[in-house]
Amino acid sequence: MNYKRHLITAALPYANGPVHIGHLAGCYLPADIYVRYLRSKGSDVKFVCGSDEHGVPITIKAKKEGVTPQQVVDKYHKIMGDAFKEFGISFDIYSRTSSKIHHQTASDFFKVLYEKGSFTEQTTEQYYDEEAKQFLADRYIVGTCPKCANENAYGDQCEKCGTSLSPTELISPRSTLSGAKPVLKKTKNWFLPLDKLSPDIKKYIEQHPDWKPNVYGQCKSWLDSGDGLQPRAMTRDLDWGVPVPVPGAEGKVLYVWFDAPIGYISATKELTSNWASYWKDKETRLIHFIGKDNIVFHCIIFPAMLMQHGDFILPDNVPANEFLNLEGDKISTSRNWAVWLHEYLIDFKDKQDVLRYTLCANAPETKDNDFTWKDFQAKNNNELVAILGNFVNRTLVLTHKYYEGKVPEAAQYIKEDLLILEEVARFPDKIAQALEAFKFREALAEYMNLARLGNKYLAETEPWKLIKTDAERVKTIMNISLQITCNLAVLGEVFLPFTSEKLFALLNVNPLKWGGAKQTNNMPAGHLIRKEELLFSKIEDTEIDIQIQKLQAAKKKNEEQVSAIASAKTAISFEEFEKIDIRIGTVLEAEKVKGADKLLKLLIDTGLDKRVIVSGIAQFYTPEEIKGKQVSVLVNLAPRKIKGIESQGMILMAQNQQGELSVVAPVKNNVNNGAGVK
Ligand code: B3M
Ligand code: ZN
Repeated sequence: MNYKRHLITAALPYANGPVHIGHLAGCYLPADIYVRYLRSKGSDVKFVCGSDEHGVPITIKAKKEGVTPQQVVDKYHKIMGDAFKEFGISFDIYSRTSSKIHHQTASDFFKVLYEKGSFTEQTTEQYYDEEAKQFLADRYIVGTCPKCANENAYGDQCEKCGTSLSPTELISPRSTLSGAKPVLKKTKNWFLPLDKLSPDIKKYIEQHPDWKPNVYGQCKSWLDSGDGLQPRAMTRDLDWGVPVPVPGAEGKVLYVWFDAPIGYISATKELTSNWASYWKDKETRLIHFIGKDNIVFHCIIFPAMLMQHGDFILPDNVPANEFLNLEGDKISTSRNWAVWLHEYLIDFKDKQDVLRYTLCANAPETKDNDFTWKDFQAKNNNELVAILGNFVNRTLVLTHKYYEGKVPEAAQYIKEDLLILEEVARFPDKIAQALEAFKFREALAEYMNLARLGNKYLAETEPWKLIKTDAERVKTIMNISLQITCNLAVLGEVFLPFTSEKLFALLNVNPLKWGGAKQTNNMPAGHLIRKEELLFSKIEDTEIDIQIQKLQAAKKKNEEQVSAIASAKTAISFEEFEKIDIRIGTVLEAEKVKGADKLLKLLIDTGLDKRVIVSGIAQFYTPEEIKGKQVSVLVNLAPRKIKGIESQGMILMAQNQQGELSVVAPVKNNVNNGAGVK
């Protein structure tokens, strides 16, 4: 089918952390290359993305950082948007789902489905925290794993043994908000009956056997698995997100995976008043670039939503990559096992294209793949410098040396020249074919073959020798080499946009479109080029060693944290233990201590008295949070002055491996103040 226009989306990343190479390799780089290619061909294309600012990942991050969810998304939306821009990811818009236009769009979308009767209402029992007065998302519940007895398994998964769980399977569940034991409470939510929609979804998927095997296969296995598709709740009991716009839904928001893909529509709306032709016209081709963990949402749930809505086109393709590992290990934000884009740019200034090149050459297209710094260095030194850079540099240097920077006339082509020219002219189609099949590694390899061809031509014709014996012949050779150089700038724009821009500037040529590279006479005789500059420079071992050391340090820190459980202290007698008087108390008041960002001044009802204790927990508890909580108090510790305030005792804390503090309190709530801890 011949499409009139394209709408390309890249997955909306959660705004809860900076961007690393795994993000780039997973979907942003391939999407960008594809879009640049379409633009270069002159297609009508829009490229939309934005931050996914809702959902539990954001609220958890906010809690961890002691700030509001809005503060979290504001911070990371900026960091992520900047990083993408710096690496030349050429979105037409980088929007965000906390925007007004998105809330409105998502809300309207939900209402359409609601009014059509697409949802089923179901009352289910969900865990509820009576202290925090809220329903608990799976990640807010921890308990003992029924499989491996890990005491800190999450409501959706045990990270120790990998089992996926549902919250009710946990033994002794507790809320991470208050530590309280959650109770099951009835709540009504709106479900998309995927089971009933399954035949339509199946039909849709089966129309696309051309999808990448990993994508098509995963969809089929979902559809064909024993239980088939199950109804899925499209609303959640949560206070961060798009409010559910129907009666009786107070305190509920849209499921993040309901609202996030609608973000593609909102972003298009924000981008252009002509948005509807990108979403409603069958002659638009919609393509979602994503990572493999997002496949079902884009191939099954979102299309099901779109079908139910009825006004919109469906995704025509969903090219998903597998995962990129780093030095043989899974990339992990919490373990700091990652290469962060903003850090990369500090160490490798102006080398965006080197990373783009390495990530594309190693893209995890069909299976998980590995990024290593040694390979990064090799790709730079042995390919970018030695092949592409070398060819371009030799061509430019010789043009200046022999012709004062003016393109010489191709006086007469011999058979070898004609063969080369023919071969050169075939590259745009060869590369295009790979790109259109989403085979970006292959496309890049073909691109480098053009530079290889140029090098081979120079090596075989040896103009530097010939110049003494046959100056006329050298003109033709150099003319051809310059034309190849120009075509490298044209075709390189999609992979290495910074290099291409530089190369066009050196050639003193306005950027040409894709079809221009089918010509081999883009630079007329007499055209003046600029003085040569190196496109790439060698990366030394020392630079790579620094990166490897950085990772080793991260690994060491992780290992230390794992083994940081202090060994037991020397034994004491029971009499000695009995001297310690610990009581349960309740925090009545709490305030920050001026000029000390770690300290809170607490007024505590110990059952014996009300007393002031200064405690170093301000980084882990806000005054509001600790107020009203029960704590364990060492009441017979001699008073001491802290920041001018007399602290009469100490409250007990548990410190985890990250150094975070948590108050130690009775698990049951009916322990009175003054009760002794024995
Ligand atoms: N935010 C998941 C992720 O960042 C999710 C993608 C949404 S795409 C609509 O991997
Ligand atoms: Zn387990």
